[in-house]
Amino acid sequence: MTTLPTIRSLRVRPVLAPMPRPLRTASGAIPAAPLILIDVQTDQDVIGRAYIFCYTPMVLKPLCAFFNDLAGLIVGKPVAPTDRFQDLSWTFRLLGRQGLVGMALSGLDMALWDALSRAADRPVVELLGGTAKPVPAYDSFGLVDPVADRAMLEASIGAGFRAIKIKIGERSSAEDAAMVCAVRDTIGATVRLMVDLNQSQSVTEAIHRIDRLAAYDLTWVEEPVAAEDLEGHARVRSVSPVPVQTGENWWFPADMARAVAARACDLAMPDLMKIGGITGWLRATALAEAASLPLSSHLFIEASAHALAVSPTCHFLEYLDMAGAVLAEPVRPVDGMVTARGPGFGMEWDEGAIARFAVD
Ligand code: SMN
Ligand code: MG
Repeated sequence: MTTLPTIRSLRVRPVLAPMPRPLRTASGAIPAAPLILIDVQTDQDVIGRAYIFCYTPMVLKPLCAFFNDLAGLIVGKPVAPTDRFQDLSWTFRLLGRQGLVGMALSGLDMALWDALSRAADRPVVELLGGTAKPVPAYDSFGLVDPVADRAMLEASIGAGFRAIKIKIGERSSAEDAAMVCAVRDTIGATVRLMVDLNQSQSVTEAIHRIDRLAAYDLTWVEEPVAAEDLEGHARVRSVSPVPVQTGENWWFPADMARAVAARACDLAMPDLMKIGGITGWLRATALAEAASLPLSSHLFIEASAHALAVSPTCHFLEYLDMAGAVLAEPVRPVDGMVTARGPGFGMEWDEGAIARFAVD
């Protein structure tokens, strides 16, 4: 039997990765993805890789500095993601793990799962007890202009996607309705359509808007009100003709448990970087199964393909390519499905691209 690898060093690199479709939401625009690329060097000639998505370039520097300090706590320890997660959670008990600390712990967890799986020369999904299988994906758009973006929407259907998400909530309720109507017209009656309000509405305005949109056969309405307003989500949900989706802003499984207890949603979509990496995700799958909540992913397409493949209530993978520009082989959905790759999460860096998009 081989022994567990030991962590030798931690390397983090900030990049601004151009996205194929710069993202506009009702709560701000993201022209390029501010990422931190994580490399965990081990004593077994194996490097564990993962990335985190920082939403704004302003936190790249403080997060890199934090990772460098974190290294002192883990170098020399075994690549045992659950143990490291437990130890570090205890270290930050007094401070709390929400925010930058949580992003770093979750990113590190993903890199450790990658290292562990590479040491076994297996994809992560197999270490989790599953096998790689195609997971249905939806193509995730930002705010769209139904006329100017028509060709892009058609290309998505042409590429095989059977589900599409658009962001709304920036404009008036009438403009939102016109946009959803035009998009439904473009994609046809049988393609699934989801809408994301990105926390932009009050409870009463959300209810009014969803009523207007229900005619367009929506699969879900996402984050209609502030993410932390669980009671508000529950009020919207209690009268909404469209299933309510939320979860990308849950910090660790405890936030999810609170949302489940508040009956805040019909569907759940934790984010690997906020729920606690693969370790947190596995705990979230148990909550989802116990509450019969269909589970979708948020961003992190490469790692989510592994996580969803072992999720008993697996629903949809969000296809929104944040890191493709710095990967040797970006994920390419086949017939609207994404299949986990290996070894590890199957990500190799494109060093030339990293040099081009590096932030100093
Ligand atoms: C989102 C994704 C990426 C950045 C900001 C917001 C989002 C989604 O709400 O669900 O895709
Ligand atoms: Mg969203």
